[in-house]
Amino acid sequence: MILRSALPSPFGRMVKLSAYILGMMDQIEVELSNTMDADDTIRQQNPLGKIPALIVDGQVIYDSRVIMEYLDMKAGGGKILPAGGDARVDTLVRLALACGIMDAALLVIYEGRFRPEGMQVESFVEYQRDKIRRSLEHIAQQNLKYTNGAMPDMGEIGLACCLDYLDFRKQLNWRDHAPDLAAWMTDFAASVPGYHATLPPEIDPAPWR
Ligand SMILES: N[C@@H](CCC(=O)N[C@@H](CS)C(=O)NCC(=O)O)C(=O)O
Repeated sequence: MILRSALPSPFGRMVKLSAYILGMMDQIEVELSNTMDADDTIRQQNPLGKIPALIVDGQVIYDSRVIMEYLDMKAGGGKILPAGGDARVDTLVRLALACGIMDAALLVIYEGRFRPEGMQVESFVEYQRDKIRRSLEHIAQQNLKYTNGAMPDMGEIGLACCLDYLDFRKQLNWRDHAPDLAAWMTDFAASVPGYHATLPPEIDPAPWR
């Protein structure tokens, strides 16, 4: 299987982390993609031009959630995503929130990347930052404890990747909104295979990194 991704991509990291957790990383070859490059084959592989995309026997699977579900199915099912019932819905909702935070953080990056210097729309950036703050405060109210050992669910994988991505991009400090998640991250990082191997490049140190 070939995974099109990029080192800073939080969505790509969720997929790599899932593969480590499910013991499938040795079946995956990562092929780096530059989504900004019009000649990059990602635009033929995924018409949206987005990473991650997983290529399996010529079939292209995207987006990150679908790839994670695919890997879980290949690993026997019910491992990082409960097979059914309320637990499955709960996991997917927590994943959706983490992905929404990462989408908002990416839109802030793109606002800086695509608009000429001095033309960035601050109200749009604030609109996205508010989504991130509200979501972090919502998560903080749940007083989460990490107790799933080496087999987190997709919601937890998403949360870890999302908090590290916020640290990587330094748009805001999540500890100001959800300080107790530092303990959650400490337990997650100490228990989950692939956590350190998949960190974004040159991310600042933290006690659990
Ligand atoms: N919903 C998608 C989001 C993926 C995504 O936004 N990836 C970013 C990189 S982290 C990307 O490919 N951006 C390029 C673009 O939007 O054109 C997923 O979960 O895979």
